[in-house]
Amino acid sequence: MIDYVKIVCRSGRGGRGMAHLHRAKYIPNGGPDGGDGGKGGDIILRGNRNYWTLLHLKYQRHIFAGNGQNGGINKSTGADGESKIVDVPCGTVAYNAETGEFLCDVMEDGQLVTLLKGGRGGLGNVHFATPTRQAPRFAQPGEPMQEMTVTLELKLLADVGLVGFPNAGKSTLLSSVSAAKPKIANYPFTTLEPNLGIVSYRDGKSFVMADIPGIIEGASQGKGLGLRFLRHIERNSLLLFMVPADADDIKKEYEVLLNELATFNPEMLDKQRVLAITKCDLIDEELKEMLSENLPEDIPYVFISAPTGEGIQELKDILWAELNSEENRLAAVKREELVHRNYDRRMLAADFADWEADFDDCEELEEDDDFNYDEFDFDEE
Ligand SMILES: Nc1nc2c(ncn2[C@@H]2O[C@H](COP(=O)(O)OP(=O)(O)OP(=O)(O)O)[C@@H](O)[C@H]2O)c(=O)[nH]1
Ligand SMILES: [Mg+2]
Repeated sequence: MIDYVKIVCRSGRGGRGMAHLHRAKYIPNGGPDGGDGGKGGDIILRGNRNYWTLLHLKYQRHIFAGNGQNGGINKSTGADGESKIVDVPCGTVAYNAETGEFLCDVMEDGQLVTLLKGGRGGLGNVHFATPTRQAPRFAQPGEPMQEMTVTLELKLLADVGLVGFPNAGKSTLLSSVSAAKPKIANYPFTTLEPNLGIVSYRDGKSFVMADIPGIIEGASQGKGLGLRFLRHIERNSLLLFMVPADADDIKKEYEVLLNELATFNPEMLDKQRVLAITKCDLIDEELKEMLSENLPEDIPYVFISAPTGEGIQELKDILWAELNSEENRLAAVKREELVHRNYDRRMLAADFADWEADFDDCEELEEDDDFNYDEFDFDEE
């Protein structure tokens, strides 16, 4: 699944205004008639629900909008440059690849976000004629283009995110409550990319569950598969922690997971949490009671087993109740303004390394050296 791409984007340059004096037979001193330059094209992101990944952008490394045409004689205005609309799946976040700064977030189908604005066209010399300067022999240049290397990241939109060590039974749970068919096997790191499933609840109600690769202690330092998959549960309202019943210390495992999440983004701790103790077919009632005495206090828990179906309905009830609780609704409103933290480039150094190599041969921004932008005031309209 392609959930991360890096692209060079460039908006269009504004066309130059024309400096021209009207000339025609029997019209002496025709006056200025240079037209305005056209506007450069924008780079626009558009949310499109028909896309699920960023695969279509993987091999498209450059997106350049068209430049505005220069103004012409006879007051003709130059054509505007063509804007480029880039379709992205809903839930895409854009960052400036060089500084790691957050740029924008595309959440809805049809939502348009202008990533880079094209330069405005320059004014032709008709605009500069005054009673005392009737034949201005100058015009305004167009505004320059903007160029930026942008990383687009997909952050999946799901209601419940599964968090657990490898082999905890996350994929097994997803496959037993939804129609998703994730790979399941008895070794760590079976799941290498996120899976989504729709869990149907009573009376035709449903919610979306996201299964992501397992997290281990030290994941925030890049151990195992690291933490980059956590971005897929960043938007989830509810986190379901999964610890197998045969773990040495359930409480400790839970705390390790929590700690790793906090390192990734402290806001993750604001989410509702539920604990599921998986594989409880492996233990008997007596042991279950013993275990329940030593569980984290502040969150609801449930014992489940995928093969016997034990606790699964109870788990769904708890999840549904939590998803619809008053508190969670308030949190959802807050989440609309989810803070996407700027990138910490150190954490993604490895991700960037192979990209950097590809970009060395990228063509440089061509400069217009025949006019000087500094001389002109591009006053805000
Ligand atoms: N006995 C029993 N075994 C289970 C249960 N749930 C999962 N397993 C087994 O545990 C192993 C790991 O399950 P997965 O669902 O692949 O675990 P995961 O958490 O997705 O693991 P990763 O994808 O590697 O992070 C498999 O062999 C499952 O058959 C359960 O409730 N009871
Ligand atoms: Mg798995």
